[in-house]
Amino acid sequence: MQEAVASLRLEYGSDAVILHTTQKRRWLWGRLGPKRYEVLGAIDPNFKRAQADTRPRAPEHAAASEDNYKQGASRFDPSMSEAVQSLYGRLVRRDIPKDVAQGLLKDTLTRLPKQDWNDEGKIWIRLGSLVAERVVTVDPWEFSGDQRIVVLIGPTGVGKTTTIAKIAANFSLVGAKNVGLITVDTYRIAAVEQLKTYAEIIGIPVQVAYSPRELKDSIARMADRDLILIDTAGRSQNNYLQMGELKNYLEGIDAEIHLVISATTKSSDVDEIVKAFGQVSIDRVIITKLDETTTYGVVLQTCERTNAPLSFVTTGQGVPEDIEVATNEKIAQLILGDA
Ligand SMILES: Nc1nc2c(ncn2[C@@H]2O[C@H](COP(=O)(O)OP(=O)(O)OP(=O)(O)O)[C@@H](O)[C@H]2O)c(=O)[nH]1
Ligand SMILES: [Mg+2]
Repeated sequence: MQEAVASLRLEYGSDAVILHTTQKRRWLWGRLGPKRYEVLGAIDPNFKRAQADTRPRAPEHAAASEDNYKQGASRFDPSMSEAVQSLYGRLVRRDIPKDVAQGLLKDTLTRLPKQDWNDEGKIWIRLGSLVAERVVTVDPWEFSGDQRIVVLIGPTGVGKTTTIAKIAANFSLVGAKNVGLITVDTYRIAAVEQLKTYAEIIGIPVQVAYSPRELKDSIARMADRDLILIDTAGRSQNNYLQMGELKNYLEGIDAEIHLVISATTKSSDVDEIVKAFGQVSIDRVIITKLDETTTYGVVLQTCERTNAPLSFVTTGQGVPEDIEVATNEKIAQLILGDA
């Protein structure tokens, strides 16, 4: 609230008078979503309304980008033109791993006549269409009519449970589908409670499965549901025991497996994560926390390494609004930006 008041003062000066303050949530009839504070103030002679979004601001990732740039700043192929060298630097600065950047540039050049190999602008445009081709996206909202079972897996704290709530709320409330939730994250009482709370607010059933057997039983009990979303505990990519356990849960289940990775993940960790979670077959990728970074190399890296299409991206803590279906042009634009 203090931030909202400060924002009003900043915009309208210290003479602004606070008339009224309220606390609001934006979605599901005010029951869900991040808290927003509304401050009604006045300056003579006009009344003005100022609103401040008090959600946490995105930390800058300058340091990570700089490190990556330093590591990758070596010219990848001295025989290449200055234009290519400069574009390589641009890609690496956007946290695209060196090998991916080099591969992209090489493939781009094969699509351009030799006389354009010095033309930074032309290469950049062609590169954009290549990235858009590489980041395959799917429309997860399309329903064939059969029951769909979706499992979210991924490292700890990336936003799996929150994303399940977003998907569930959108399918249930906007898409008018019968949605059911199951959690196998029984390590922490708080994790079960978190999902139960969302289920209660959305008005959908939730089941807790303590073993692979119980998971199968829970799925069977939800035969009437169009969509079953299964939440799993976050796993460290370095913990083989946990990975084995996850595999046991997923064995024999006809589910679509979505790997959830945060856009803030260090590029060097992405490969480890993909390798570890690759022990179960990854059907789709979800990238979360796009709002917490300014470089999106991780999106491209994850798609390249998993060879799986991108289903959703999430852009904030708000349930259910901060989720989008990824489209490849938009993602390519995001990845390349205007660095
Ligand atoms: N900024 C931002 N925060 C997010 C986003 N998605 C989730 N979060 C936040 O990330 C934190 C962790 O979210 P959870 O949904 O509990 O993550 P999780 O992957 O289920 O965590 P574990 O079950 O402990 O592995 C919460 O504070 C969420 O609000 C996003 O897109 N942007
Ligand atoms: Mg969770």
